[in-house]
Amino acid sequence: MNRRLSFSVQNLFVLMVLAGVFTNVMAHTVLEVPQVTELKKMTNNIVIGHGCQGEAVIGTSVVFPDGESSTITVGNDPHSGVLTDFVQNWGNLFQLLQNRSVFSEQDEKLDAAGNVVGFWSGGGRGVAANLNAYVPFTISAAILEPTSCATSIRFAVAIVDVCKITTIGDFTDDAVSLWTPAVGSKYDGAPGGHAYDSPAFFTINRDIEANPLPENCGGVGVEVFVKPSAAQVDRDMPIIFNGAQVWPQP
Ligand SMILES: [Cu+2]
Repeated sequence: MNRRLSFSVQNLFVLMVLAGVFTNVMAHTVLEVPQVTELKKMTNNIVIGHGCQGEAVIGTSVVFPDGESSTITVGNDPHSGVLTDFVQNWGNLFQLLQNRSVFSEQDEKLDAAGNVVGFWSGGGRGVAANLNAYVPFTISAAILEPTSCATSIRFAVAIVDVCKITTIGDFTDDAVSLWTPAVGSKYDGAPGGHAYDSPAFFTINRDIEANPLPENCGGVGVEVFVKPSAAQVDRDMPIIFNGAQVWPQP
């Protein structure tokens, strides 16, 4: 290419770097597909974004809001009712897909009713700190409540990437990456920390044509937001392997 063109290509590259086009190389841990339309099932992945300050990720622990103890807001207002006001079948939508290519061990986390409220994967040689990795799972079809005015329901998903096995008291930025909502749990991390209050999100959208808003909504939809409670994150985040808690160290 001629000199002038190569100069402008170089400038374009500099601009793209400044604009953050390439920052996804070091992106935070998220769901690969952050939303789904109601009544559609999907295969998805937890995308492990980067290591803990250069340390390899040796495991990941994921907690979905259980919908029982969760905090629900509608627009900006707290909702005193239950999640079934908006989603008929939230419990047990998630299933972990076995895959030993990233970590050697994995299992689901169940609540007292046997619903899957999260999962973990760990062991083996881990994920190099400069690479990304997928932990695959499926999501069954969610049925939104037709009488509600909700057009979308967004869930904060708490994820911890583990790089060193420590006690909670020894959590540092090179031991764990805490992709959790700040709800007052032991896994919040410190304000100003690398991943503080940066959970992953998953949104279920209403199929507005198949499931139009009822008349009493006056044509105005609302957005619902669901966060796990601190008690649930504390209960469901630890990794239990063969009946013993292996992370965090008790
Ligand atoms: Cu980051």
